[in-house]
Amino acid sequence: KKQAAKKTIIKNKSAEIVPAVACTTKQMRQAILDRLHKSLATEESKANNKAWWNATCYAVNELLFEKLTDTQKSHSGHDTRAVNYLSLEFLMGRLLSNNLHNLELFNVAQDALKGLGKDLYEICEEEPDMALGNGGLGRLAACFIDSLATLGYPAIGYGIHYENGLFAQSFQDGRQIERPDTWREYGNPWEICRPESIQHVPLYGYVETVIDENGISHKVWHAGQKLKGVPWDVPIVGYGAKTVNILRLWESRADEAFDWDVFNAGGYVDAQVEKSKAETISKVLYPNDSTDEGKELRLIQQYFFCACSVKDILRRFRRAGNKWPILAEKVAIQLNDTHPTIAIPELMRILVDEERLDWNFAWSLCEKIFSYTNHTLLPEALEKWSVALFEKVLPRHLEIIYEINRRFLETVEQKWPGDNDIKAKLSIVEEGSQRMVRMANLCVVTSHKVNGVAAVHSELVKTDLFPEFDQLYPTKLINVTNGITPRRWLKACNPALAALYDETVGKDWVVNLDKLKDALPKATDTVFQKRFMEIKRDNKVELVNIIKDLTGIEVSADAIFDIQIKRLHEYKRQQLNLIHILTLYRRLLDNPDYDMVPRVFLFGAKAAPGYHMAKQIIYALNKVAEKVNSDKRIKGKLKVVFLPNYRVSLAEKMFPAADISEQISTAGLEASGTGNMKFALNGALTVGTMDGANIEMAEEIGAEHMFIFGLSVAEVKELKTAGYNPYDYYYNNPELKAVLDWLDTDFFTPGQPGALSDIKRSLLEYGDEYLCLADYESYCKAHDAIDTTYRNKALWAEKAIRNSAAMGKFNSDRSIEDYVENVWHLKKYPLA
Ligand code: T68
Repeated sequence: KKQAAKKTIIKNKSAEIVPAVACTTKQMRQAILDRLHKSLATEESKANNKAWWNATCYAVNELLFEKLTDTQKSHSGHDTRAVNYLSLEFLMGRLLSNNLHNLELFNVAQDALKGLGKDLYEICEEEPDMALGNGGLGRLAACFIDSLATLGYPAIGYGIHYENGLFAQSFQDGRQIERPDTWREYGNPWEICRPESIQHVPLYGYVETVIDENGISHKVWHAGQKLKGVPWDVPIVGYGAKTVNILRLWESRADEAFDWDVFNAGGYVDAQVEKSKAETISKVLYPNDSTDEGKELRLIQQYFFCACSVKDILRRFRRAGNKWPILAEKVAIQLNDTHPTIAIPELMRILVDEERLDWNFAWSLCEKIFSYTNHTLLPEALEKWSVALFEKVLPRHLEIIYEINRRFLETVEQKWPGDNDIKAKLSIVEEGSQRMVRMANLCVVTSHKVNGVAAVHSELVKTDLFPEFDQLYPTKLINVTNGITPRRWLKACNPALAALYDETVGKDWVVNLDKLKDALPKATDTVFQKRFMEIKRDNKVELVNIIKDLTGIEVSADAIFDIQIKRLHEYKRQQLNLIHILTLYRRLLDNPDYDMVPRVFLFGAKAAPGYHMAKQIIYALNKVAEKVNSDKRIKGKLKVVFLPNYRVSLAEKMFPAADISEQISTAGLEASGTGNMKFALNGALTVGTMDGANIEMAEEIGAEHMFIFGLSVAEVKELKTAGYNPYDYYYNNPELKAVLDWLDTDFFTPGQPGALSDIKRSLLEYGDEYLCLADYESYCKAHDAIDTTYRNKALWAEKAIRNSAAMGKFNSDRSIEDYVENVWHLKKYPLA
């Protein structure tokens, strides 16, 4: 079966159009061999798969670098306006397969390697994931830079060259263990070091007021320490290779020019210690995806990469011979969440202190240059930094923030004279025992556009998060619904379905996902249904083998594959999924003949290392899995599998094999979701709440083809206002009471009663903040409907096709075009 997907591609090759980059199979074969011999100094008989992978990457680079140089020449020749996408996270995953697809050379490389006795799919498995992100926010950045390049827009992604990306996860007796992710321990063929573009970054120290020769005073920041930022460029190939942009990642090093002088006689060892301190700045990605960390190192990471990036942007601007009045015509800076907010006072500092521009003029530039994307309403995720920390690390930036705030509060006074409550609420500086800088407020005050990431979320940003800002700046708050790149999330990860679409709607869908709609009339065509579902089954068989390899658990491809993959968080409600699984298990134990379609519940999720309850939920799922999977009484009708180390490359194997996509967050809390889109595109049906982008998906697909359940945003608000009491549900639903009580026993943790009680407590005593119990009954009913619908093969196939073919809107190319039209105003410069 594993061969089936691959065969489809080979079979389809005759219809292949001319690739974007001219390269025959013979040339590719020779290039790979050359790299094996001349770059890796090995030979066919000695090379292992890692060496073949490296050689193939180098061969691809030869084609890619030429396009990169051409793109850069074209952009500087046209002195283009570009967007600079500042993000602390870029969750890139693997690049070989993606780059080959975007160069339209996947089949060529596949044939070339076959001629060398190698299998491209196996070679691709050698690549470590570039996991420089936590979850949706980081993966969104990766999809966006793919789309920007595909559409031919000048763009640079700026981020951090973490030595260790998101931790590697394993389980020990069901508990999450974290290990460092050493993705580039043995080098990374995709990155190019650019020592010619090194930047220097000051930190700490004090601010001096200096009077210049004209008697005008200005501020000079005397740093206490300096870092060196070394840029690593990763080429980003657009589909069709008409543009190759770059992702520029900064690595921190000690700044020799500074530190080595300071440490004079006898300071040799101290200086080495300083050096390793400087290197810790880019050592590790913070693993929190939804809480503000508030640590000094994190603030320094943010400043380090923003300072390097802003300087780099200005260096390019100056190199083109431009003058300050047109800075905002050439430069757009997008802030991916508040993490890069410090770029705002940094740009002000350079313009005002170093370039000696007038404050008002500098400010007017900043307002035009910056825009900000909000990804969350969760209060614990909204970044605040203590004024004291700021004062220590970035004393001049704090002064600049005070001045921005002083002027801003004057505007507030004009709009709401004498209203100190509003001033306190909107102020960039929060008063209290610990004074804090509110990064989101600084972003909103400065940016010309602020966007949420799905319609409902953007509406809540206006009504709940920033209502006064919306009154003050009526056109500032907008929506740009998220999207996903169909290159990675369909063409590369599901080659058989991609080939079926090629044949059905034409190959164009890859750059025009709306084309999938042309397959809608075939949703009821039995022949098409059969092909669509055969592909799904083949993908499930592939996943069956992966599950066996990774966990030893045997599951059947005839079961419904019901998957929840995303970060572990209580608002995402993996615990609701858990208590429904327990419900089914109980029904089966009560009645061994209980009639249900066999179901495999699959999970993939990392918990932030310090998030106790999230780790308990992982533990509970693993313990329940152990018990359920070995219980002969239920005749294999129920299986539970928690796959370790969920990451992009594993996701690519799970989305294509899913029947059911779990999108079950409490309404109003998932800003958008993007996994929801990947599942549907690959033909899974959603069981979900009316939250985030699920709502817009229902508009496109038709809610009747999804399993929508639970409270709406309005109903959640109503219930919370009226006073929510989880015990009302507990005592009124015997099935619910029974499964929660089960958690207090030692049934799942023999000899350790109470080992899972935390979960019950969070759902009862601690108040069930995320309303799991309120949505439980409705969730169970949705699952009963899934069971009934699945029995009707034709109906299920029709719905699966409808889901997939309706995903046109959720293409990240569309998101990018929305940003271009409403925020960035860029022009396309594709190569001829
Ligand atoms: C996600 N946010 C949203 N945050 O939860 C999701 N946070 O609804 C949305 O689809 C996605 O962003 C893209 O817009 C995150 O992934 C983080 O990862 C994060 C990381 C550090 C600090 C805070």
